Amino acid sequence: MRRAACQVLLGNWTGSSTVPSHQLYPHQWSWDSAFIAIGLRHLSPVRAQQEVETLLAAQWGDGRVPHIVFNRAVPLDAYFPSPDFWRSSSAGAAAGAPRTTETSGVVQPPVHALAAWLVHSADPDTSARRGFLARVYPRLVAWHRYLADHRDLGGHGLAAVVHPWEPGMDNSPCWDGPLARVEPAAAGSFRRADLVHGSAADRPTDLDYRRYVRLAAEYRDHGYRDAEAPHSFAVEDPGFNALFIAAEYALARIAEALGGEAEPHRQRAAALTEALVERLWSPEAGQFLCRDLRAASGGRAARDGQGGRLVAERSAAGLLPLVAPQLPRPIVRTLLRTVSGEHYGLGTAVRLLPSYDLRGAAFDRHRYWRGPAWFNVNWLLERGLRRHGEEARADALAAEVLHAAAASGFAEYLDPYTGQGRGARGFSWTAALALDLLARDAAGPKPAAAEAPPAASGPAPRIPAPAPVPASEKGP
Ligand code: 9WN
Repeated sequence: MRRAACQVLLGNWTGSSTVPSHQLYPHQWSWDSAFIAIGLRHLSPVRAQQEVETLLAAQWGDGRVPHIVFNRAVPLDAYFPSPDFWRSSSAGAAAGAPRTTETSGVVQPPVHALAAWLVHSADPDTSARRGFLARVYPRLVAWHRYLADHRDLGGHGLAAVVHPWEPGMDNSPCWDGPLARVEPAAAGSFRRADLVHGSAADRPTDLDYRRYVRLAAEYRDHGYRDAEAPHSFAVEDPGFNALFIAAEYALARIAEALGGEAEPHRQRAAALTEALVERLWSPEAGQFLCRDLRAASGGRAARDGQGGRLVAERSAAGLLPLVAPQLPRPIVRTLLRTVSGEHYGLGTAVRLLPSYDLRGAAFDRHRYWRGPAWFNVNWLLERGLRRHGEEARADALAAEVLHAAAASGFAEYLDPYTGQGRGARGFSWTAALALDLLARDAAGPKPAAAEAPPAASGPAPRIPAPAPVPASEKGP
C-alpha cells in the first residue's frame, strides 16, 4: 500500500508541486498542497518542503495565499475558471498579486503552518540546513495576518469566507441559503470543464456554478480588495476557523524553533477558540454551525445579537474544531457524542465520517460535499479524536481510512454507506494522508486499547492501527 501511495504522489508531481489529479484538477491547489506535503514528507522531506514553498511563492502582497496556482503549461480549457477568468496579475495588481504567476483570487483553509511544522518535524536537520522554517515563517505570518485583518467581516475575531470554494467544501448544503441571495451569472456565459471528467450527478449543479461565477467575477471586478468588494456571500465557517486555530498553534511551534516569540501566536489561537465557541457553538445541534453574516437580522435564530444568523444545517465542518487543543471539555464531550450519534453514525451506520448530516433534507450520498466521506476530513477527525485522548476511536478510524483508501484506488471521496469510491482516482491527498497514517504505524508501538468499533458491513480491514501522534508534532 505504501508503494501504491508513493506511486500516486510521484505520478502527480509536476517538478515543483503536486496536482490533486491530472484530469480533474491539473494545477496546484492550496489546501491540497498542505495535505499532500504532510504525506510527501515521508517519501521526500525536501520535496515536501518544495510543495509548500511553491505555493507560498505565489502569495499576494496583501498576504493571501491563493486557492489555485496555475501551471502555464496546461491548456486554458483544461479547468474552469481558468487564468483568463481570474486575470490575477492585472485585476489583482492593487492587492499585490504576483506579476508573473497566474492564480485564483480566493483562498482555502489555512492548513499551511500545520503542514510546514509537520514537514519540518519529519527531518529537522535537513530542514534547518536548508533554512526551511526561516523562509516560510514570515510568509505564514503574513497569511494569517491577511485573514485577521481583511477577513474579520463579522467584527468578532473570526475569519469569514467569501465564496463556497474558500472553505474547501464547495457544494455543502450550508451554502444553499447564503447562495440563494446571489444573482446567478447568465446561463451559457462560461463553459464548465469539470463535467468532462466528473459525473454530473456528483458535481455541483449548473445553477450553483452560475452563482460561483457571479461571486468570483464580482470580487475580481473590485480588484480583489476586501474593503471594496460587496462580498454578498460572507460566512463564518467552523472548519476554516478550526484549521486557523491549529495553524496558529503550529506557528507558535515554528516561532519557538526559530528562537522567536511563540506567545502572541498562542494568544491568537486562544482568542480564536473563544470567538469560535461564542459565535458558532450550538448546544441544540450538539456541534458548531456556520454563521451567515449576510442573513437579515430578525427571527428566532438571530436573537443572539451577534449579527447574521446561524445556518441550520449540520456539516462535518462543525466537528472539525476537535483539532483545537483548548476547546472546553463539555463541548468536546458533546462533539464526541455527535460524531457517533444519529446524524453522522460513525462506527454504526457508516465507517467513515460523512461530509453532511445523514438525516439532513439535502443529504445526497454521491454529490460533492453533500454526504460523501472525504479523506482529509477523516484524517483531521482522527487527529482530533487522538488529541482529546480518544485513542481507541482514533485507531479504529485510521484503520478504516487506510482500508478505504486502498480499496478505492485512492479515490477522491466515497459513498459513505457502501464505501464505493467516487470522483477522481489516484487522488493526491488521499494517497498522502494514507502515507501519513502508515508512517505513524511504522514509527511506534500500537497502543494497547485499540479496538475497532462495530463495522457496518463487509470484512474487517486487515491493516493495523497506527501509533499515536508523536510528541514532537503535538501542540500547543
Ligand atoms: C474548486 C482540488 C479541489 C479541492 C476542493 C474540492 C474541489 C474545486 C472544484 O477540488 O474544488 O476549488 O473544481 O470543485 O471541493 O476541496 O481543494 O482538489
